[in-house]
Amino acid sequence: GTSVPAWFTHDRFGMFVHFGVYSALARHEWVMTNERIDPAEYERLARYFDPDLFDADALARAAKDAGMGYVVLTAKHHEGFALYHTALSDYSSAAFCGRDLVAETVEACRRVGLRVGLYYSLIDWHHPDFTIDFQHPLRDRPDAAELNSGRDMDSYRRFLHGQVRELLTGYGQIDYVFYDFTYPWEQDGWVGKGPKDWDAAGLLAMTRELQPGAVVNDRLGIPGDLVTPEQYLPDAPMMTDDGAWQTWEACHTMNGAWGYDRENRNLKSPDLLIRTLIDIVSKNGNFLLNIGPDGRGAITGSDAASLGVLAEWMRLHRQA
Ligand code: FUL
Repeated sequence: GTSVPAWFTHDRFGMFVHFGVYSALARHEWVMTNERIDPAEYERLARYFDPDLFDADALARAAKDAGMGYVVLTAKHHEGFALYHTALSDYSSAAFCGRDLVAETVEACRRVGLRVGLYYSLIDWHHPDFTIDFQHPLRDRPDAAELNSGRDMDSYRRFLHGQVRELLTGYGQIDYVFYDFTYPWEQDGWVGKGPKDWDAAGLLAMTRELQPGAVVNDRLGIPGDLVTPEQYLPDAPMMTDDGAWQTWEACHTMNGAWGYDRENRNLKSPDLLIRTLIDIVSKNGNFLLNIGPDGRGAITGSDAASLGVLAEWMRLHRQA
């Protein structure tokens, strides 16, 4: 079977945090490509990014109170904006507003005894060498193929590996690395991106070398330490092909969107969240429940309310 550190399957419950420039735009973390926003224009919008209410301690406390054992923060999502100080680009929260939100979050989590995970997007719609494909915001441009001839995935891959190296060397122990994601199929005349584009094997080897204790997910397109069903509930404990228990973690949103989505009214009830947690744990899984802080970085009222109900349920039912 697959093996992960004991804390991971003991804790069972973690908090996913999706935050980025898209949070300020307030309409889904895929807004850049859903609305075909040119990277130059998006970069201009990013100038408005000001997470003045992002409070890592409040976030860590909310996770801890809800009975969670770990937090996974989007260090960089598909939009390409880094929430930390990166020497490889000036497209980051550090460059734009002097904040290293990864450092803040890692430190706040440690202060309350939470494990820390970092989400890193393999996809990067901002990087000038990341080739246009069927998911890219520039896919409808008539000159897209021409633009691609000037794009160099080797150079993007070096950047990607460099950014991951920064994250795995600059913040002490990282307990979980959530890579996202691989889509090597063809669609609309474009080829998606697969393990070769990331040098997935090299990336995994570097991750093992720099953070030997870290749990690594399966979205590099090669096997990792666990599988990551997204927005559904497996109907039974998951098994490997050779009949062993498969370590798994289901990640779920509060409302269907991962990033802050202001007009979204599809909120799952706290009752459903509690039943989901019980269901997952009863099947040997982990539950990674997402919050999407608003454009200023504050935990939204509805996320806070849901977490509060979970905290109350935990307080009533947790064994001493
Ligand atoms: C997906 C991403 O495309 C979503 O935006 C989100 O981050 C989810 C957890 O993974 O692959």
